Amino acid sequence: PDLDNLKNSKIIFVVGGPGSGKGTQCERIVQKYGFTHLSTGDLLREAVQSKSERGEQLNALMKEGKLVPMEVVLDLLKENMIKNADKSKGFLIDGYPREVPQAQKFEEMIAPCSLVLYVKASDDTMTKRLLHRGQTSGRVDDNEATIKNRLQTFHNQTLPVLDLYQKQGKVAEVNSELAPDDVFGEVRNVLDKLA
Ligand code: B4P
Repeated sequence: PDLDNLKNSKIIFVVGGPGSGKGTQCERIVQKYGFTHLSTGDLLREAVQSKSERGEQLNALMKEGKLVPMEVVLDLLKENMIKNADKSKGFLIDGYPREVPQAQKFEEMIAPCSLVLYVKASDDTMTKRLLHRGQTSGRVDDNEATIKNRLQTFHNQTLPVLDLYQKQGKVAEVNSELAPDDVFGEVRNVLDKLA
């Protein structure tokens, strides 16, 4: 019954490479449009904080720049969507889907997405941003070796997700080479049309 509430919600997937600026744009989107923001990366890092054995396993995968098991991410998402189902105008699902099976399983279990926002930047740009953030983030994955792996994971596993949704006409792309406010200008153009 809980999941049924979600069937009519607006669901926006935010997809982009590591360091493309997904989190940065999502913050601005929440301020202006009031969607509920769920970042799978943040949810996973919270899970790691719990210091359980499960948390250790997740941390090891993230450190290698690999994807964590699909079931773990889906459970976290489902739980948090249900928590917010009554009060939410819609969901901004940030960092998901990162592989085609994640897309299929989500739509089967929860609801189809309304839109896929592709936050696009070059590998070079993403690498520079992450190395910069790595100087202060304390994240296990913001170092040169892991960034290489994260980019590879993005190319091999996540780009096919964009192909899939491109075929359904659901992808809107923004140029994330620009400064954050200018990227957000493009995001607004997209979201204002969605209404
Ligand atoms: P995430 O937490 O999603 O990490 P991310 O891809 O680096 O995105 P983030 O949102 O943090 O960075 P942003 O681009 O905003 O994932 C981490 C790991 O968790 C994955 O590698 C994986 O192991 C696991 N995981 C997550 N989701 C999963 C899933 N669905 N399935 C399986 N595993 C999953 O920003 C980066 C930096 O750029 C910031 O410092 C920011 O200030 C800067 N920046 C942003 N926009 C800019 C701009 N326009 N100009 C200049 N700088 C900018």
